[in-house]
Amino acid sequence: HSADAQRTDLMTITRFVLNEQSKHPDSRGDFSILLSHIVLGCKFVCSAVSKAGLAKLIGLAGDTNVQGEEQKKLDVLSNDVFVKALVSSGRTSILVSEEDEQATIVEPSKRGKYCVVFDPLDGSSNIDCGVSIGTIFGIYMLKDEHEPTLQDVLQPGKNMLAAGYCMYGSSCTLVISTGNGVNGFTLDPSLGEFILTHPDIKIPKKGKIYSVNEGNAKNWDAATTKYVEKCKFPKDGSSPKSLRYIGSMVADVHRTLLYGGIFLYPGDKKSPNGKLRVLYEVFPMSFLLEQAGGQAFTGKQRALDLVPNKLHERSPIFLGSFDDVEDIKALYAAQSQG
Ligand code: P6P
Repeated sequence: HSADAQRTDLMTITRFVLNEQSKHPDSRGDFSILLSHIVLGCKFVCSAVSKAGLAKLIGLAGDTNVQGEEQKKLDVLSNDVFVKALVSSGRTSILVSEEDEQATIVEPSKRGKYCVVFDPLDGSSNIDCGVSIGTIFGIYMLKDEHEPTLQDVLQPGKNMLAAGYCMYGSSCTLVISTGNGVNGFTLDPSLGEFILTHPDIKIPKKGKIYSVNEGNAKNWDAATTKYVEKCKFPKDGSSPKSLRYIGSMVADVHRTLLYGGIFLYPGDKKSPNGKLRVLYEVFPMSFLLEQAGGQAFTGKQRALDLVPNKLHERSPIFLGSFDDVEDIKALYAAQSQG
């Protein structure tokens, strides 16, 4: 491609998804329609987050703005937008959101064959200081055309058809996989389009960064303690890994995906299942890392093999470069042999 051709041959996410759809001749485009509604939600949240500092949207729920209207916290607003966008797509039957204790069962006239699990604004506690935050989502197919039940979403992550995140930072970046690799798109605000900027993302086989909240070290188990020790004081004479921890999962995972290394949120004595939620944090990120050639491990098993029993259950997670996750798997294997 000449530079000019590349500039004018815009690969938007809409075009990309339609290309993917054309690989499934029997497809009626339902999946493309669903994705276009998720993209719409991301564009809205990107706009709201970027204006938040000015519009005092960050305030606690219950604040009133200059018009005296009840101000919604950004995460509540984002949740409302995604639920409405997904229901109006007419392609979903059951929704699970980090913001809602109960699943949303879509009214019969608007039902479709997909289930969506999502965290509408993960890391929103960081927004007041301008740290990147994000939306995380995963898509399952209904088990069969019947009354939607929780069994349709309590599926192992390996059954997901697609997963992705949208990071709201210096730019708005949507990273998605539909099962054939991982692609990244950046929002061009002047066009209102997500343009393909990171085609076919592959995570380096081994990285030089580890990412964990060292403040929890007192409560870690032996395997995590040993692994982090290895990162800081390598025995084989290699140089120590660098510590990078942003404290916003989407930002930490995005850096891991692009630069390599490992992201850890281990269980510990206080919280044996760690902090991150299985359905809409652990599974979508694990799906993406595997699709990019990395791994995702819970301390006991491949993360995507986990079968959730509750909508909001948590799991420890170790994800990132293939070789780095192998190292911690070996330490957990040794620990489980006692
Ligand atoms: P900690 C943000 O609150 C979040 O849910 C994730 O985005 C992030 O990875 C994690 O919690 C950070 O948790 O305990 O290190 O502050």
